[in-house]
Amino acid sequence: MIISFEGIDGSGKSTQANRLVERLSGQGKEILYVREPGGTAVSERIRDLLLDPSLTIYPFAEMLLFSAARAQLVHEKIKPFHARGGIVICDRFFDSTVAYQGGGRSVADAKWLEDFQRTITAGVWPDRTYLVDLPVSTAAQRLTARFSEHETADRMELAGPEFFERVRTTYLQLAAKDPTRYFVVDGSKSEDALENQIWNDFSTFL
Ligand code: Z5A
Repeated sequence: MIISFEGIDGSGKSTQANRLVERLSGQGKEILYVREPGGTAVSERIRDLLLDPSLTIYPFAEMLLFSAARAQLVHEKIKPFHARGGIVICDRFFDSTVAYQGGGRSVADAKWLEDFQRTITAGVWPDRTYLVDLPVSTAAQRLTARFSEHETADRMELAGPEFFERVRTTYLQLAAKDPTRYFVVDGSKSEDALENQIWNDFSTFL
């Protein structure tokens, strides 16, 4: 089984992905947690390129780099683990490319990008996708707090609020188009409330 978490940066999806991993691990389940872009030596190198704020990357090249990192991760880690019957939790998967590079950067339409992603993932597809939805302004406030504490903005985070509005809109369109796979949660709820809502859905889904 493959479960993915999606949302704009600062939405709280990594917090929820980690909480689901903890709950499942606590039950003795075999879990592979992966974060995109990254998760293999090659994909982590590509991640460094993609997030480096000193680089200017042409949008189509950006889409290919995210896809290359994913192809490596799928073939090296996700496919073998999935084939053994383990549960894979993905902190972002191909929907991020459709939302960010498709909706945000307009590199190609959603249909073209989805077909391309099916090719590069060899058909490996999430069974359930949790979209943590949050207004762009709220997500930005959370990130500002984080930046002032210990981090600086990466290359993707330097895009303006209009970009993130387009990304959010594309995510909501994807979810509306595929309600069987997508489960949308309101990211402005507390971390505990979201964890319980996702856990209840996941238990039913199982
Ligand atoms: N990207 C792309 O363009 N195309 C692709 O195909 C892929 C990715 C795969 C990866 O960045 C960037 O690449 C990302 C998308 C793009 N860029 N942007 N912009 P990353 O891996 O470094 O980070 P991320 O995945 O975007 O997000 P993140 O840093 O992991 O944050 P998050 O998952 O959205 O949220 P969080 O870390 O769980 O929480 C953020 C803060 O909010 C934190 O301080 C929490 O304590 C707080 N938080 C969390 N939940 C709550 C609730 N419920 N209430 C209040 N506060 C909360």
